[in-house]
Amino acid sequence: MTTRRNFLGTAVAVAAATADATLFAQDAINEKPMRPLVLSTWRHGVPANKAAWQVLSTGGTALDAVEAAARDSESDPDNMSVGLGGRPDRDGNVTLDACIMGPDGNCGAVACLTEIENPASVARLVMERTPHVMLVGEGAQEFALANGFTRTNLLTPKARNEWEKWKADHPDAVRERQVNVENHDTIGIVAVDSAGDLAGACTTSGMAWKMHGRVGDSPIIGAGLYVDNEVGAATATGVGEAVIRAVGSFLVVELMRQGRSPAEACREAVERVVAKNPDWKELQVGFIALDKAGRIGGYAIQPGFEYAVHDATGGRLETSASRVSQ
Ligand code: SD4
Repeated sequence: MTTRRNFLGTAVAVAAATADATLFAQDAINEKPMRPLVLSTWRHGVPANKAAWQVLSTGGTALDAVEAAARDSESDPDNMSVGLGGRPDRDGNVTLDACIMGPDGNCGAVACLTEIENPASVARLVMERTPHVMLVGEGAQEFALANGFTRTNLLTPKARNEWEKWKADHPDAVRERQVNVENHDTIGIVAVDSAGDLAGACTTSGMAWKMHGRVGDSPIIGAGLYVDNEVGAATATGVGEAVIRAVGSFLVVELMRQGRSPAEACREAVERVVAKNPDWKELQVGFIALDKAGRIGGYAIQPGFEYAVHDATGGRLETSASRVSQ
């Protein structure tokens, strides 16, 4: 006789087996770990990884590689969620968030930075030239200008037009948190170099039409990015508030420390995000991770998440497994 408890048990087992099969397949892709290797969120990770690969393939460090990848996306005006050309906040200001973390555990970050095209490079200087981890707003801009960066108008005509249209369509909008494949472009990058050292960077203009002063997960060490040179590195994309609540990237790395593969760790962290955010069905959050051996993985709440990989065999785009099926 099938009792309700039996039925539920079977249903849960089937669901778990299906998810495991997806992850198993993903782990199989990565059964030959490679070093050096660089992994970046989304499709624009492909050109960004190429910039990183120029560094890694010539014996450069993972730290230099992730910075090169971040700069590639930041300076691309067609990437509308990072650096130059990023979508503004609801008042029309382009405000940038970024962080970087190296193999020695040192890290730097900037948040709500305006008029500076390459915030990940400013974050690197915060790490290297100050006793602090994070500078925000005016202070971050002053620091950047004092260290050789120049002012740039980051609001491109295309982004301004989109903002004006959004304002006209949403006269009362306070927040618009839905993030889908089309407006999702934050870049998070993790890399391992030929010496086996890890580094990561994450850079974004944040959620389009956010409240002025809003900071997401991307510049927050542990949320948008985490690197532990003994274990691995992880970075996040999606609705930052949901990632911050679960301290997502730190969680992924800690799960790898406990023995999960990068793919399993990303899935478990997504489950935690789901558990901490009752509105998860309306949210997209994705993680990518890399372990010390060069094995990789990714997982997202919604379908449509892609990540780019580059190693000695070349560059490729992977479609991430997701909690919600296609
Ligand atoms: C944020 N996590 O500011 C970023 C947004 C993002 O792809 O990832 N977009 O919340």
